[in-house]
Amino acid sequence: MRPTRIDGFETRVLRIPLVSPFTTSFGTETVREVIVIRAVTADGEGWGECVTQQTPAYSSEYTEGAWDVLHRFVYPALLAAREVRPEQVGTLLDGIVGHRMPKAAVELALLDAGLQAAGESFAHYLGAERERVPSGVSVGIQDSLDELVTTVAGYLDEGYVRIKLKIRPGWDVEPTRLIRRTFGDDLLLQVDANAAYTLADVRQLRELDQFGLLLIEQPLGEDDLRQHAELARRLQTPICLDESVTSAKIAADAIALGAAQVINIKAGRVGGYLEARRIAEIGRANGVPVWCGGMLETGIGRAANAALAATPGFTLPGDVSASARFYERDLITEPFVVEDGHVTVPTGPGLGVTVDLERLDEVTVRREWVAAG
Ligand code: SMG
Ligand code: MG
Repeated sequence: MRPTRIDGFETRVLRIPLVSPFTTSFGTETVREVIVIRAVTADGEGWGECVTQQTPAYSSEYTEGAWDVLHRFVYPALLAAREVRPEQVGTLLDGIVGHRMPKAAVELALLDAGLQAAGESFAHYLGAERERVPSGVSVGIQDSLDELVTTVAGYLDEGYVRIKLKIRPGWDVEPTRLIRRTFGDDLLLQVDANAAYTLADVRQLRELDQFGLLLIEQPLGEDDLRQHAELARRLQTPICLDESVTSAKIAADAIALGAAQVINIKAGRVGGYLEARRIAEIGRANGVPVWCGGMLETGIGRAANAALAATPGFTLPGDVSASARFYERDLITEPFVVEDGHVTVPTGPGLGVTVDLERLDEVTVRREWVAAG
């Protein structure tokens, strides 16, 4: 893409109520706290979403930290450069260690601005090959097994083609057995532990082998690469890494070690959609299937995820669900829907979605504009 002059960034913290509480092995969320960035350039504006959460529970990153690093380090580094090609953002921010989620957000905002100006869709730019992507849904830990069956049945009625159950010690084998039994062997089913186990739990985890799962996602800790490889030797269920894979380098290492038979790719976790594409290529070169993860994105991040999920290598259904899975009212004028088990990839310029500014204002709790010097 061609270079453009950056005029400034508007950053907002939003708080959007969830349609129902979302419980994982590390906690329960009822409100999505998220940062949205509007990049203003000489060619026009673009949007990005920073997928941090309020607390550093999923990863070390969190919203207040992202806000701080954006204003004190990320924006100054980019505004000092003045003329920037979106593809250079990663290099320009190399001096800032970590903080991949805000880096990904700002890169996305500049990509969106540049692509809107050029009249090219983000999906086309990333190399998407499909017009729609199969839609999976992530099902939080429920208060009871009955509620779990009702919840899963509801999602299947809505057309979701793959179910992912959140698990943790005490909510793993029985819920999985029940869902497999109730909905049959043809259901595409997988589980996600969000790092809640250790190698000492191998016997319990082996119990899951009997259910013909597509994969088990991130059973062990973020830095347990070698231990995941050890676990992989003792399980039949393929291991999919999420939290552990924070870069293309780590993805390559994880594959080489035998720690990942599948990879969940989240652009925020790896520092951007360009790095996400590099990981998909590594997966493809090594015969490792990848799929697009989710971080309860608003329509902005959801549009970007749908585009990514449509690119080569994404051979498993992702956590790319309808806006209504999490939000009664999304931030975009036309929310994402699931039709016939699929989400349609936007084709308009840039992200291809229109931000509903009235809704955006309604959910904004903090806002700041930083102009070029
Ligand atoms: O966006 O559909 C979604 C959420 C998918 O389960 C999901 N994400 O570890 O994969 C994951 C979790 C992390 C969410 S943070 C609570
Ligand atoms: Mg996960």
